[in-house]
Amino acid sequence: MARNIRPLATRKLCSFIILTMHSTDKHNPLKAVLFDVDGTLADTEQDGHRPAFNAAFQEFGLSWHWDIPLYGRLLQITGGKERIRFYIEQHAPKALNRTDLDEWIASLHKTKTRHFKKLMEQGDIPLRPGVKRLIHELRSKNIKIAIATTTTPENVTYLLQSVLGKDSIDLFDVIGAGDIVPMKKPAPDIYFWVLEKLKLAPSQCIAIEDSENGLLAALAADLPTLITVNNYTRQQNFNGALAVLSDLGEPEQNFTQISDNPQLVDKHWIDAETLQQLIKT
Ligand code: XBP
Ligand code: MG
Repeated sequence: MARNIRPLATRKLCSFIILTMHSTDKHNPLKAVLFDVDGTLADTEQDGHRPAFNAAFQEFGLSWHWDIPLYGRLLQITGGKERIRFYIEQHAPKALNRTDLDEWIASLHKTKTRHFKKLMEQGDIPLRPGVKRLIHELRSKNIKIAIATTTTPENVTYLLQSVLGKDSIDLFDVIGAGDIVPMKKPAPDIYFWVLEKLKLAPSQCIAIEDSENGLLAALAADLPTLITVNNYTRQQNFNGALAVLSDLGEPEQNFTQISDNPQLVDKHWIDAETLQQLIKT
């Protein structure tokens, strides 16, 4: 008799755990938030990457200078090495005759990364509104956080150390960056890579992006995507996004909604609960 009780109790316990897991899943479908970096975590393009490229050009004795509007146009090409090559094709085609073009671009870009590091160490570029609050809230609720970016992996470390502290890279469960995948955004490769590492389905996650290229990449990976715009991306096409916001907002610095998602009418900042509501629709 006693022998039969234990398996029954175990079975009941298992059913209880499975039921609890299912009901938690139903109310808590959100398992991970996938953050883009440049333009989303921080406004790094205009006053971080752009001056770093210019400093590298100067160090290489080039007369090239990427001013703010030109850099905005060049941003349609994701990835620094790819952006340099595109610029050469458009504005300095003589350089295409170099027999060592690939290596030369790589070395120019390495120099740019060194300058970007220096700029991040100066700590002049803060996180965007709501980013730090949301990251810490997600961590406290055991919702995973990941990074899916086109930028060079070291840049993620430099930025995070500058804005979130020395070991802040450990806050992230997965970091997908740079040349780890063959095709950069708008290709979905980096999102597929991160989802595979997280072992999650896109429907259990949400991506937060700032640009049309980023949105296209996330949507092609089937990820529900929230957009927070910046000066370079405000006018882009965000069809397919869950919502388009000025930023993630703070209790004392509310976001403005650019889209017209009725779920966000009475919301003033993005928290875990709001993200869950957004992906349930
Ligand atoms: C933005 C990019 C990056 C950066 C420059 O990445 O396209 O190329 O502009 O970084 P995301 P690198 O928005 O996906 O974070 O020079 O290291 O490529
Ligand atoms: Mg971006």
